Amino acid sequence: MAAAEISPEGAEFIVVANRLPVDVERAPDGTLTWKEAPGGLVTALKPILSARNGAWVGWPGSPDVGGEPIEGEDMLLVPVKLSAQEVEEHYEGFSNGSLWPLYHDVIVKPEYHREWWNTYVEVNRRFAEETAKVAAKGATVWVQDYQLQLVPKMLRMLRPDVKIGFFLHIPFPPVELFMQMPWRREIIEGILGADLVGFHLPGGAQNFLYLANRLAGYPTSKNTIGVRSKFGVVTVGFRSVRVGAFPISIDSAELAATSKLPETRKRSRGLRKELGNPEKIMLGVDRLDYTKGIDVRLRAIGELYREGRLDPERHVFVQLATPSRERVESYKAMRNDIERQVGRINGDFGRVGHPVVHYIHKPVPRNELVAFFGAADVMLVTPLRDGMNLVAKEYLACRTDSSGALVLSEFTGAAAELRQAYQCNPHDLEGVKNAIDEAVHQDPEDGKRRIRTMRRQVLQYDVDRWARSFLQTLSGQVDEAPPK
Ligand code: GDG
Repeated sequence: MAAAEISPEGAEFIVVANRLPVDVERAPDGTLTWKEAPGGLVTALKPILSARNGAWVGWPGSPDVGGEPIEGEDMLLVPVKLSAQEVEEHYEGFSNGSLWPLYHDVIVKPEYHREWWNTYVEVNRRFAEETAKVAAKGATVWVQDYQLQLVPKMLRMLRPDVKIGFFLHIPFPPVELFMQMPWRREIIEGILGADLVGFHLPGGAQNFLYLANRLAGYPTSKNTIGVRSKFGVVTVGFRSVRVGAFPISIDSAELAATSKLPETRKRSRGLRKELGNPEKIMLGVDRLDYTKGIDVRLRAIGELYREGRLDPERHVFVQLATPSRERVESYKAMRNDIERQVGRINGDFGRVGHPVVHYIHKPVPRNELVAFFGAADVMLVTPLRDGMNLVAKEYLACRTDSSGALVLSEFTGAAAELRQAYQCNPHDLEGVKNAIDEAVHQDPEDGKRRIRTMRRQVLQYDVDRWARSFLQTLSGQVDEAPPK
């Protein structure tokens, strides 16, 4: 790749992510309009993006849509044009058929296809090229997630003047699993193009550090990596790449404020009423994904009803399952399986007009979701593996009166911070049942103490703090040398 030209009026801060934070709408006359879509990441980064002449590089969400950058409200939006086949092979194929299952403990068998890989390389190159075009001299570029692991190295070759950060939102797998990947060295080398590589947990960072040495042969520091501290170092030629743990979070204050609004409270009461004013409402909120353990909690709940430890007249369960990756084969099979389970529990324990499991398979508006968090006595978060899990943190932010209970899988990143949850091993069905049983029947005062402690953590370490700690480390403001 030849070095790219540097635009004199380029962006000083650039986020590169698979998706642009916009919804594209097609008017009846065929013209496209773009509306910024709120999300945790964009909310946290907006102040920095607008203050630093920022840009966001990403796919707009529809095939063959692209063209010139568009001036958004707070940032320049730079669309990366992808064909339908590229979306199929880069996103559905290599990202979600190879990397996603491999990085989530091979819950589903990853498939490795050379055509998928070739398209992954090609699409990563296009992202790097679009970024190189809009970056000002010496700009800071923050590349996000597993779909773009090759961008840091490609971008460095095009633009050696920019500072590059990379953050992985999903778990980084144990070394033994990563070794399956046919293009393992290319991926490690791709990420090592960054100046700072961030993971949610020290464990992921440590796995990466080990592989940088084993697969690419670079010298690495031997220290134990901490949370937002004690960074690891990989020496790549004359460069030092720092490796650290930065657990992501949410806009906690905003969520707490929304949950306190009179209209939100009213809607929470309305939801309870629509559910028949049961004694306890249990809630699950997930993208419909096999990593989330929706089947685990359904199995546990079914057995608890059967054993009389939950009462169908007093305890109901609501599962909000947002449609996700519906064209990927393993997701279709999982959906069928979950819907069969829901039907079975309702067949066994419901009565006419009174199901015990309420299952919604469509996206719910944000305010409605907050009202659900406010209505739920027990939140069930039981993934088999999850990088962080923001839903657990969102539930806590919304429990402004400190009531409620959180059942939380040990296999989420959030479990490292939320020690007062009813933690369980999702592979141990009896353990999951006991955690749900305890949470449903908890002593209210004990429950309040638990929620209060966890809420403090979530309010203090919010998404803004996450972004700042990463970017300050990247800019060298947090200059902590690893212990020898
Ligand atoms: C990846 C990693 C990591 C869900 N349904 C609706 C809805 N949501 C929102 C939730 C939450 C978000 O989607 C889901 O975030 P999670 O963290 O739970 O999970 P992933 O989508 O798998 O995210 C994960 C995360 O990246 C960040 O680094 O924590 O481990 O897998 O915000 O509230 N929002 C609305 N309607 C819905 O129906 N409005």
